[in-house]
Amino acid sequence: MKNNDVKQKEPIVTHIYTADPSAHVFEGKLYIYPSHDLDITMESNDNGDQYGMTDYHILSLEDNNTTCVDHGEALHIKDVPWARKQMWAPDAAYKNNTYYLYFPARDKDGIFRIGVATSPNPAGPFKAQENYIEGSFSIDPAVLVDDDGRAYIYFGGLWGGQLEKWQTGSYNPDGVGPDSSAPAIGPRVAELTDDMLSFKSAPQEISIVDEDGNPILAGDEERRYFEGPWMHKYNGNYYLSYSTGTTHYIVYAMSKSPTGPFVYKGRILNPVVGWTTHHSIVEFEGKWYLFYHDSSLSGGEDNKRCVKFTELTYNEDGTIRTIDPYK
Ligand code: FUB
Repeated sequence: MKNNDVKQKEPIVTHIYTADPSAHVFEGKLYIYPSHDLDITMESNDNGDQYGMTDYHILSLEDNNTTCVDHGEALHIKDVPWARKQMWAPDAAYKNNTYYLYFPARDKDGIFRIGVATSPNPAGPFKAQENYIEGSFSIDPAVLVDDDGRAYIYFGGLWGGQLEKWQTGSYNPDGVGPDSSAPAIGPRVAELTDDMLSFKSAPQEISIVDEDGNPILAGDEERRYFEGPWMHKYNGNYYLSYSTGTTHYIVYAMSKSPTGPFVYKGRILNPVVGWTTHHSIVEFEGKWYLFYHDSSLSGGEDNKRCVKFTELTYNEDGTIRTIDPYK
C-alpha cells in the first residue's frame, strides 16, 4: 500500500470531500464506503446540521500504488423513500451473494433511522428498501459478519445522533445524557436476520468497563463512547473501537464475545484536524490498516473532510499501538 512512509498522510481522493470511511476487502480489492461531504461552507453546531449529505460514492483501491477509483453515485437520498435528509456514516457487508449498504438518515419526522440498500456489486448502484429497518434508531451503523455467518449491527451516536433520546427504548425528544458520575450511554448491537434486512430482536446496549469491571462513566470523556463504532476480530478477540467525540480520540475495548461486555484498552488515534474523528480497521494482504478522516483538505472546515489511511500495528499481547496522525 502506498502512503505509509509519508509523515503527512495524503487524502485518498481530492476531487470530492469524503469522511467516515468503512473499509472492507471484497473481491480481492479494498472498497471504502465513506460519507460524501457537501462542498459548502457551514457554521458548525452541536446538532450536526453542518453535515447535510445527500448521497454516497464508493471508492476502491486495487493494490500497491494504484490510484483510488471513485465509482460514482451509488445511492442518492431522492431514491430512499423514507429518508428526508443527512445521509451520515454508512457501512457495507456481504452475505447471500449480495452486498448490503447500511446508512443512517433523518426520517420525515426528523428522527435518525438506519436503512439498508442492496446490490449485486460492491460498488453499487444500491437499491434502498422501502422503509428503514424496523426498530432502528440513531446513527453510524457498522456490521460484522462473524466467522460462523451470524451478522451483528452496531450503531449509535450522542448529540446530533440522538442516542440520549432513546434511553427508555422509545424516542423521547427531551431525553438528555446521564449525570457525569453515572455509567455512560453505550452503543447498541442487534443481530441481523439471515436476509440481513431486519433486526432478529430488539437492540441491546453494550457495556464498556474498565480493567476492574467498573462501567466507564459519562463524565470520563477521554474513554466514554460517543459515536462511530467499528467491530473487528483479531486472534479470536473482538475489538470495539469508537470516537470519544468531545475529546477527539479513537479508542478501543476488547471482549471474547461480539456483544460484550468490552474492557477498555486504550487509544488508537490521537486527535485529527477538525472536530469529528471516525475510522475503520481492515486487514488487507497480510497487513492491518486504519482508515480515518480529517479536515486538512479544506483547511480545517468541520464539514469538509477527507479520507486517509495508515498502517495499524498490534503489540504481542494483542493491544494496539497508538497512532499519531501527523508524525
Ligand atoms: O459524518 C456525519 C457524522 O460525523 C458521522 O455520522 C459521525 O460519526 C461524525 O463523523
